[in-house]
Parts: sequence; structure tokens; C-alpha cells
Amino acid sequence: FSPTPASHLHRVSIVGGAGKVGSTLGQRIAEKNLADVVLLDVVDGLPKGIALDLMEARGIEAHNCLISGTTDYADTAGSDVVVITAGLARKPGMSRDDLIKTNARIVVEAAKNAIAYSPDAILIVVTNPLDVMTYLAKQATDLPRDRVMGMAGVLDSARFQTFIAMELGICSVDIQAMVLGGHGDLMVPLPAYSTIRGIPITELMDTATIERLIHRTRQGGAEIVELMQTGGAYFAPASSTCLMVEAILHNQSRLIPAAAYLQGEYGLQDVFIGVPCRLGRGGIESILELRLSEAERDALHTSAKSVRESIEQAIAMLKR
Ligand code: TXD
Repeated sequence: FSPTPASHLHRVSIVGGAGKVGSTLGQRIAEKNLADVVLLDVVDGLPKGIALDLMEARGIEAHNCLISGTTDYADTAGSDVVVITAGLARKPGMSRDDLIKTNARIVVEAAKNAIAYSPDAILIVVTNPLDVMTYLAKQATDLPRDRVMGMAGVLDSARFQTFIAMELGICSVDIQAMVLGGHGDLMVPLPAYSTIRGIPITELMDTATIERLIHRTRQGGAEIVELMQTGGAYFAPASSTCLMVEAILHNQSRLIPAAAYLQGEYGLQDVFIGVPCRLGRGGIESILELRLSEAERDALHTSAKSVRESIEQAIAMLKR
């Protein structure tokens, strides 16, 4: 027998892995037996301790993945997927844009270091403000656009799905919701493309009810911050990121809304914004252009404009 247990085929590194989203994501990836997990964080001892704690649950959870913790990027070498959750979480009363200054530096450094050791990895950014951070990560690494994406649309769609399910008393799994746009107050939920077993929700709910659910979806992150007071959501964000990791590692060709770099799609250029993407082993394999109403298209453009302004603000700030 070898003293080192057999390693998995895949490896996922999580930068910010000792934080709430990162560690919960590591747990989900391992418990679904998807990949070995490396939790990287800046706090000495913490990622190692969390990794050991998760390793000690392996027998009970009956999975075979190795989980390790580190503060050294060299230990992330050869990752198939790198997820960046490093940064500050939103505090009560703080907008996503307030986070921009601190998180920009953290994400740029994290992306550069991680890709230096895993040049073939697919990069998923989770840190807020999401669309801006994903743009900076792409710029810092110069990766092709199919290999850099942001996690937001899955989560925003999952929240819309949940609120539809709660309103109608129908199981969430029968509901497919679609939310595009930036991960912020200007996100664009699409009722006509949100269905219950194929039936658009517009057939089953009146406009006022749908508007109420859309409003709650837009405020989904803030609602949880207000309740928790000590941080933001992490269970559903971890599940959402895990879904993307699984789609990539298992080459599932899933249609998932994700923040993608647009080059003319939806009439938008040089910006990251949530759009429906086909995710597989190559990362974003294609972007689906839905037919939108004029109002939806305007809302998407308004959202993109606001992301664009924040990107410019962040770039200017990084130069200072
Ligand atoms: O939909 C979405 N995209 C999101 C985004 C949903 C939920 C959370 N969202 C954002 O993810 C949130 O606003 C934050 O920007 C990140 C992480 O949220 P989390 O709740 O996990 O924050 P924590 O618990 O504070 O964890 C952040 C970790 C923490 O352990 C820090 O020590 C670490 O990041 N950190 C770093 N790691 C590596 N390198 C550097 N430089 C670094 N700086 C901080």
C-alpha cells in the first residue's frame, strides 16, 4: 500500500477557499465526487484546517476526493478549473460597487498567480462585483474568452426559480427560470423564458405577481445580507458554482446563464454580462442569442452600460 491515497482525475483549486463560499463549494465538489480540491487562502493555517476537517468526513460522506489547504499557489498547479472567491463579502448597507476597490486588486493577483501554475485551466470568478471582476481576471490573464466566466446567472435564476416555486406551491425542480444581465439591481429576469414544465409563467401568474417576484430576485442577495447581518449568502452561491464546475468537468454541454465576454452578441462589445452559455469541457462552447422584447433588450443594454462604467472605474483605480 502507498501512504498517499489515490488521487482523482480532476483537480479544482479555489482561491479564497477558506471563506464561506469557497469552503462550501469545496465541500460540495468533494461530496459529489467531482474532483480533488485545493483550498488556497491568505490566512495561515485556516485553509489547511478546513481541508483536514473536510478530509475527516470522507469516510462518512463516502467520497474519494482529496482536499488540501495551502497559502502557496505552487500547490494549485495543474488545476482543470480555478474558482476565485477571494475578496471581501458585502456588509449590510454596502452596495456591490463599494467592494470594487479592494476586490479588484485581490482578483487580479489571484487570477495571475493561479493561471501561472495552471495555464490550461478554466477560470470561474465568483467575487463581487461579479461582471467587473470577471473582466479584470480576463484582462490580467489574457485567456481566450471561452475559458473565463463569472458565476451569477445560475444563482439569480435559482432565486427566481425558488420564488416562483414558493408562490405557486410547485416543486422547484419543475421550474426553469432564466435571468440575464449584470449581477446587480439591473439584472434582467425573463418571464417569457421562465417556465413550469414548458408553460411560461406568464400563463400562470398575473403581471403584478411576476413583478413582485422579479423585484425580490433583484434584491435576492441584499435580502440575505439584511437577515444575516454578518455576511452574505453562500449555500446557494456554492451550489450554483458547483453546477458550473460539474458541467465543465463532465463535459455536459449544459445551457447555463453565466457572465461571458461579449463580442457583438446582443449588440454588446467588450463587456462581461450574464447570457445563456453552453458549458462543457472547453468552457463556454457557445453563447445563445435569445430573441428579446424591446424592453428586455433595453434593460440588458442598461445593465451592460452600468457594468461598463464600473469596469472603467476599476481599471482607472488599478492604474493609480
Ligand atoms: O453571485 C455571486 N457571484 C456571489 C458573489 C454570491 C455570493 C458571494 N459573492 C462574493 O464572493 C462576495 O461578495 C465576495 O466578494 C466573495 C466571497 O464571499 P464569501 O462569503 O465566501 O466571503 P468570505 O467568507 O469573506 O471569504 C473570502 C475569502 C476569505 O477567506 C479571505 O481570507 C480570502 O477570501 N481572501 C483571499 N484569498 C486569497 N488571496 C487573497 N489576496 C485574498 N484576500 C482575501
